[in-house]
Amino acid sequence: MDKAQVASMLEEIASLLALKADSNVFEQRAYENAARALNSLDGDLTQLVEQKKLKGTPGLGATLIKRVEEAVQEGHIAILNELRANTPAVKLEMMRIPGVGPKKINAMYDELHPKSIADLEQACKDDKVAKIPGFGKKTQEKILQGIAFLQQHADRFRFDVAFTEAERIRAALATLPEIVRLEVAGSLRRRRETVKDIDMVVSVSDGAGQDEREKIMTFFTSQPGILSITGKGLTKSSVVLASGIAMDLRVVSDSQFPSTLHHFTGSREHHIPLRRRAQNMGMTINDYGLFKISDGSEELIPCHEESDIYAALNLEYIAPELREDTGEIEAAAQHKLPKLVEQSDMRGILHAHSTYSDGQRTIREMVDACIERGYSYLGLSDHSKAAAYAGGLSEDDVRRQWEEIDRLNAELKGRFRILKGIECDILKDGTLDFENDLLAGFDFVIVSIHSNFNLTPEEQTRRMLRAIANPYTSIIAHPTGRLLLGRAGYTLDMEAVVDAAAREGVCIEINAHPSRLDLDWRLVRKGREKGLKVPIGPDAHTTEGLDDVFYGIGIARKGWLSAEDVPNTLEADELLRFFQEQRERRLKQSSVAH
Ligand code: DGT
Ligand code: CA
Ligand code: ZN
Repeated sequence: MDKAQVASMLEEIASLLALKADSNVFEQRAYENAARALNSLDGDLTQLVEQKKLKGTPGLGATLIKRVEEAVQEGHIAILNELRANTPAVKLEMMRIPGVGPKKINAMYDELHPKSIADLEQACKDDKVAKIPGFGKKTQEKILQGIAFLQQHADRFRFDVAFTEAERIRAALATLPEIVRLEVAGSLRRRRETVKDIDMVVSVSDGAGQDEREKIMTFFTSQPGILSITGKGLTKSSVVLASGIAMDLRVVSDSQFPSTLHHFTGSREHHIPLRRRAQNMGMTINDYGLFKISDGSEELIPCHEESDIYAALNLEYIAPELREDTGEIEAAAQHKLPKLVEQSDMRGILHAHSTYSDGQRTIREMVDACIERGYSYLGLSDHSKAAAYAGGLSEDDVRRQWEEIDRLNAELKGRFRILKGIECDILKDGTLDFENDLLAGFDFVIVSIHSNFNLTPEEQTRRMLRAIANPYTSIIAHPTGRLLLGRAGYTLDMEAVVDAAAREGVCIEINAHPSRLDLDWRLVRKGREKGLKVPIGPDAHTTEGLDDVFYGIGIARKGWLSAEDVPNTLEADELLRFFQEQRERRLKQSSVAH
């Protein structure tokens, strides 16, 4: 550990001390001074500590010397870990708002108890921050501006934002005859829910010279919608795109392409056990290729495709979505990787809204859009009456909608099927918004939370478990209510929820809206191991919204799902039977239980 590292730990302690309810200015200053003293210290810190030569350094008292020694000898400072653990996460987040310091943060925290930056933003809009003693309208406005800045410049982007930008550039580059192969790499190729930047790799023929590379790079850096060029070379160029997202383009010769693409696809975590495996087999792998080591020299193993790299390591091809070091290498070695679900497996839509609640399109318009996209059914799920803000349906509205569905289904003569579903609110106590008598009339029942986000984790979990226990519940929608980069989900014990759903045979959807992607893929994976069924639901409120299924498939694949794990890969008849059997089984079980 060097001086700069220890100094930054001391600085962190100082800022965390400032965020404490009973913060002591003198203690805080001592850490700040010590950090400064360390930064201007001459000589190697480790040696100075070993030789006990820190004593007498201006700005470093006895206690602080002990902290520095602890950092150097132990690699951590206990009090720092303690402070990190005891500081509310939202206070740390607020530290990132430009122009807001610890004093203001503490005051806002004590007065308003915000759970997130989004809460604080709302409080500003509701004029609550201005009313805190010492704040006022001007300060409130500055905080709002700071939050806007933070959101604009947060260091990650939603998958869909990055994907759209990347696609635009990819399509443009694809027109260049000099380019042989072209792929997006990085977290975007792995279909992470958020990404830091766009990594793209292209190849030119092995005989290509500087001119070709130069032309590609000049074409790339002169694309419309580029805010700034942060680097331009013959092998790598970097730009910042209009959305603020950074993008790197790498150009390699075509024989180099598979290795470069593989390297920059990552993840770093996936590469670690892969390198170990290569080593154990007498090989070495880096971004230049896979090499056989014999007599101390390295011999390149030719790989024409990424799959050749895995094959040379005696592995099944590992799809990019799985490259997260969660057991994919062992599974590939044993040829036990699942056949991942694809768009072409999808037979119908489950979870869509119409003008009956807050959707913008009529049932008929949604049907036509589904047919256009090659689906054979639409599982309609408008909101229930408690969701008044979203035009929730009364019991009468439901019956009126059923009549329309029956009429439309008759007109469609089996060419396409509309299923009668509902997105039924889970009330505060975990009961459902409609009586069982009415629920029995639906083909399937989606349940979800849209209110009382702030229950304790225990209450929230109990609420969800009670909803799962209702024998009419078919699917849980957006189980945590999170909004990516916007709002953390409701706090509940998701492992318990996934367990219970799998045990009871209730599905949990992957809400495919790119701001949700909820159930999280890490939990999808856990659920799959327990036999959980996971439909992909676009939660479409428009016809375009149906296309969000694409984002859900990425997450399903990251969760290792095959078509058989995803109920809406079933044909309409099979799916209706699936829901019927699910309900009959659960009704029987609940009558046994009572
Ligand atoms: P992110 O944070 O969303 O951009 O995630 P990635 O995975 O796209 O990370 P990024 O852009 O920093 O790098 C892309 C890939 O390149 C990464 O997954 C693995 C590879 N890579 C980049 N830097 C290193 C490194 O220092 N060591 C290793 N082993 N791999 C690296
Ligand atoms: Ca990246
Ligand atoms: Zn909803």
